[in-house]
Amino acid sequence: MAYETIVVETEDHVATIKLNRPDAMNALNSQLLGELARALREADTNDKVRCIVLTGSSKAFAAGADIKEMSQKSFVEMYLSDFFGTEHEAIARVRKPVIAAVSGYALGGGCELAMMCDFIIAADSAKFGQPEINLGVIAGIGGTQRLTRMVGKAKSMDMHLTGRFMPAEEAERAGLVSRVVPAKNLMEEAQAAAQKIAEKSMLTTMAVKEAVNRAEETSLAEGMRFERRLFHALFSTEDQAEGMSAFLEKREAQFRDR
Ligand code: CO8
Repeated sequence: MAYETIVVETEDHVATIKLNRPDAMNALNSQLLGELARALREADTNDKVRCIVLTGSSKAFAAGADIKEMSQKSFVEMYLSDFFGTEHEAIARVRKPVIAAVSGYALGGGCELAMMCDFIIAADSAKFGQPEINLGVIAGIGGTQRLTRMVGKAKSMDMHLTGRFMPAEEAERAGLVSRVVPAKNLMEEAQAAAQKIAEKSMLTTMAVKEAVNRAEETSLAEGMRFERRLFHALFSTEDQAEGMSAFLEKREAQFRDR
């Protein structure tokens, strides 16, 4: 089925998913999140795709959950439908690397969606925020948890309690984004990063993702054991043999995901 709220393009092993509700600053409604979850699942299982870029428009990555859709809902409706729960889990379960390319507003659920990606490349125009407090609610798809892990308690509390927007340079200093680039170069930079990742063995890009994500969920000792087991396991792959031989033979490695 065709998508109505997102645009998906796949080129050179990179799937680019663009959020596309221009009249609502890409606000995340059920349809958009459902389509996004489906597109990510398809990209994750498509052998031609090796990396995913998630982006919005120059004005807004996404200005949060759709307030019009949510405003009349009751607790019972939210609870029984597990509002956004299914979509959140589908997005967080993607095994291939996902880069968020953020320009303009990434607010509320938009900021949370960007943080669900593996890393964020931000345009110098980007503004991050968790302004749910102004609506009488709090973040609901990871804001209080992921932002706190990424920028620490002080800045996370500041953002959630005041609802202020954090500009791109501050977000980079705080560790929320991996790099800031001029707005006009955002997609070029994101695509170049995605291409670099697409050249690696997918066995290793997936292993990196699993291991780094484990750091957010476990103790240092457990995380170290998990990393070491994965490291050892990669010695059963042809790509380990190829990667190390290529280095010793002073040539480019030809990975085959085996
Ligand atoms: N929802 C619905 N519509 C929106 C949203 C939104 N989040 N944000 C913007 N829009 C719409 C506006 O209503 C407006 O539509 P219209 O032209 O029909 O009036 C259009 O987009 C353009 O917006 P503005 O005219 O307001 O544009 P400005 O440039 O003046 O301002 C801002 C841009 C600063 C982005 C402003 O629109 C704004 O503050 N938006 C709301 C931001 C916000 O509060 N986000 C948090 C939402 S709550 C949330 O995300 C909770 C997530 C957790 C859910 C998990 C469930 C389990």
